[in-house]
This record gives sequence, structure tokens and C-alpha cells, in this order.
Amino acid sequence: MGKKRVLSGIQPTGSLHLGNYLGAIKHWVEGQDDKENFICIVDLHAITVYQDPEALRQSARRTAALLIACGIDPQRTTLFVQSHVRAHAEACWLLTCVTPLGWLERMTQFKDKSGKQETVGAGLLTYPVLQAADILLYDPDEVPVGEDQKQHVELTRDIAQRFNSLYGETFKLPEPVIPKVAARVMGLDDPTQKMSKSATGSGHAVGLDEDDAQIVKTFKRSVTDSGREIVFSDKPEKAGVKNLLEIYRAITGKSQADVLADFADARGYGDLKTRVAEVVVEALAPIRGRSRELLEDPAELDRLMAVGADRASKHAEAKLALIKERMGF
Ligand code: ATP
Ligand code: LTN
Repeated sequence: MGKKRVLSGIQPTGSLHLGNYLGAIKHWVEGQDDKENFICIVDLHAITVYQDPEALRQSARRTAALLIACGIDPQRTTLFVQSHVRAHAEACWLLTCVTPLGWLERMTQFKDKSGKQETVGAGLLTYPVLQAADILLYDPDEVPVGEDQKQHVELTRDIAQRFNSLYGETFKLPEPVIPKVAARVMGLDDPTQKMSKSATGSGHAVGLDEDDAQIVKTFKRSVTDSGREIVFSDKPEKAGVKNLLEIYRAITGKSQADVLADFADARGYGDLKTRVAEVVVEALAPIRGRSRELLEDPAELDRLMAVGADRASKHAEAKLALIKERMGF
């Protein structure tokens, strides 16, 4: 049997953070040898909210550098920028026409994000159809994502199924793959909110390219509760402590019991925060260093992205041709 194919995507705006790393990127890196990997930097998704053009151009390079620094190997993974492969936007239109409006209006991300804006661009609503195009153009078996994206991958399956029943068997149904640990890293300033690129305010997220001192400061200020118990508990008031323990568990790869044993001698939450910050600093320092080196040679990054786009286009163009043929073009 051939290798399973994997496709996933990441937005290039804002700073990549610890949630992106533990919930998604780390698993993409781990899958590189056993699976055929496609990773897409989704710059077309980024413009659902206004982006400064020059900043957007730079952000694709920064994201590529960070992904490579995290261990994505452009030889083993087809790493590419979405807007470099024209088939994505074209397939998005074709799939939009088979997607019922009600399916899009039900998406929780749309409801959350549109509620926060005065004028809502239509792109925010159709965003998951572009994501479905990203996925279905490559016939992946698996889509490894954080918990927040599960609903979008399920919608992709629904769109694929609807297309297949209208036009004949065209798409494989992809499976969302959600990690068992750290599938939803929470904000350090508010453990009821998912750590997110678009959240503003210091103390919320830990950026993958932040300095050690800043990382330590963010952990030290993280919100916990007024108790002292270091436990994995689903009680709402323990969400902050649980989040810290989950981060530690994901980075060290230890079991829950071993994690608790590590903290058995901790003197309160101060110790907990310091030790979690230590393992995070240790994991992120080499990533920061490598990404800074890579950014010193933007021409080489551009070359790598061109190679990725070329490889991706071959798959995407062939699939797009089939979709168009099925639809009567
Ligand atoms: P935003 O929240 O601003 O929409 P984001 O932080 O979710 O952006 P994306 O580029 O949309 O970033 O996500 C890239 C990948 O990281 C996705 O697979 C997503 O599920 C995962 N991810 C994002 N935030 C978290 C988190 N807090 N915990 C675990 N995984 C996450
Ligand atoms: N919507 C996703 C990013 C994304 C994606 C994809 C993920 C765009 N296209 C294809 C998996 C597969 C997000 O906001 N994290």
C-alpha cells in the first residue's frame, strides 16, 4: 500500500504561536517520513480581513521560514503558498456553487468572527469553501488540524459528498486528525479562549519567534486560580492550571501521571509556571534561531516556495481539470 497523503494549511498573518505548534505543526513534522505531506500557507484565507499588502507579502516568507525552522523539510514535504497555485481560487468558485448557504451560516468560526465586526466581508462566510478546495484538490486521506478546525474538515466531507452525488464519484472523503494532547491550547491571559493569532493584547499567546525573557514573562503572568492544587481537572476554575500542564505534557511527551510526578514537589503555581516556561523556552529557542537564519536569505526562501508551488500545481491542475470536466466545462 502507498503512503497515506496528508494536507493541512496555516494562515500567514500574525505570529505563529505555541497553539499552532503543538496543535498542528509538530504533528506535520512527525508525519513527514511515513506520509506524503502537503502543507499550504493560506494567504488567500488571510484577506478575509484587510491586510496591508506589503505586510502580507512578507508574512508568507516569515511563515515559510518558521515552518522550516520547526522541522518541515521542503524536500520531504510539498510546502507551498496558496496564491501561487491558481487552481485553489478557481476550484473554490466551483465548489461554492454546490454548497448550501445554511451550511456556511452554521460554522461556529463564522458566527464568532462575524459577530466581532461591523461590516462582514462575504469572504468570511465562504472561507470554509476555499478550505474545502485546498483539501479536495489533493485527495488527501488525512487533514491534521487543531480542534477548532474539525468542523471545517467535516464540512469539506459534506461538500465532497454532495459533489459526488451530483456529478459522480470525484473526491475521496478526508478524515480530520486531531491530536490527543494540546488540541486546543488556551490563551494564557484567559484560559476560556483558544490561543489565537488574531487575538490582540500582550500575555495572550506565546509567539514561536519570541525572546526567552518575553516567553518567561508571559507564563509568569498567566491566569490560574486562587487555589494551590496542581491537577488535570475539567472544573472551569482549573482551566488555567490544566492548560499549563497540557502544554508541558505536549512538549515533554510524558504521560499525565509522569507530569504530575514532576510537579509533586512544586511550591505552588509560581513553580509550575517557571518550570513550564523552561521547557517551552528550551523547545522554541532553536526554532527562533533557525528561522532568523533562514530569513537572512529571502531569495532562497522564494526559490523553495517556487519549487513547492510547482509540485503542488501538478496535482491541483489535474484535479481541477477533472472537476471542470465533471461539471460540464
Ligand atoms: P485565528 O485564531 O486567528 O483564526 P489561528 O491561530 O487559529 O488563527 P491558523 O493559521 O488558523 O491559526 O491555524 C493553523 C493550525 O493551528 C490549525 O490546524 C489550527 O487548528 C491550529 N491551531 C490554532 N490555534 C490553536 C490552538 N490554540 N491550539 C491548538 N491548535 C491550534
Ligand atoms: N482554516 C484553517 C486554515 C486552513 C486549512 C486549510 C487547514 C486553510 N486551508 C486546509 C487544513 C486544511 C485555519 O484557520 N486554521
